[in-house]
Amino acid sequence: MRGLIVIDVQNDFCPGGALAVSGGDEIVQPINALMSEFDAVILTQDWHPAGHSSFASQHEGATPFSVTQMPYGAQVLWPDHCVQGSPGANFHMALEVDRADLILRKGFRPQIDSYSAFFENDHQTPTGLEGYLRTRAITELVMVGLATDFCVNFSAVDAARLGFSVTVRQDLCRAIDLDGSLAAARDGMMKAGVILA
Ligand code: VGL
Ligand code: ZN
Repeated sequence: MRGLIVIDVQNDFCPGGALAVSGGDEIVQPINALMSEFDAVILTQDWHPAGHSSFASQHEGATPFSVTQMPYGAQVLWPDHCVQGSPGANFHMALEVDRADLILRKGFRPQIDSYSAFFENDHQTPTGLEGYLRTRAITELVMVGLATDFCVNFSAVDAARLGFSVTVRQDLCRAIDLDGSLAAARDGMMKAGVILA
């Protein structure tokens, strides 16, 4: 069984949003067109409480896109984004949300960020997605969405490590690309056995 995992196609990651990814809106229609080819469509939704610890606004003197040390390791500090219930946290209005079998929210714990759809940034706390996919006998995953070098990257690497067959459709992803993060992400995904298509 094949699953399409659509990562964080939300207003805040599209042009005009709080953490806009260049060209983020260009991928919406082609993602919609892909949905019918899969046994399951899963959407992820970045879903932070106000005042989340990944927001630079919560760290005195910190600027967005700087890096801080958290108990679980290095963490990029972001502009406030995808706050629960805010318009920015909504899916892009053209995304065919009604076709999703599952909407998985992540990043809702105040003290820890979650890039990956499988584990939070401590690489230990599960989101439950692995169990969902296994109980539905889904073994092959195609990943698309935002952003290539953060949430798509972490999700793809975790999925490959868990033993899923993983393809990232790079043409249906867009990157933030902070200090070479896109090149590093591509390298890490390839080393993990992810197919970059
Ligand atoms: C993301 C930064 C912060 C992403 C989410 O979806 O790639 N990036 N939160
Ligand atoms: Zn986030």
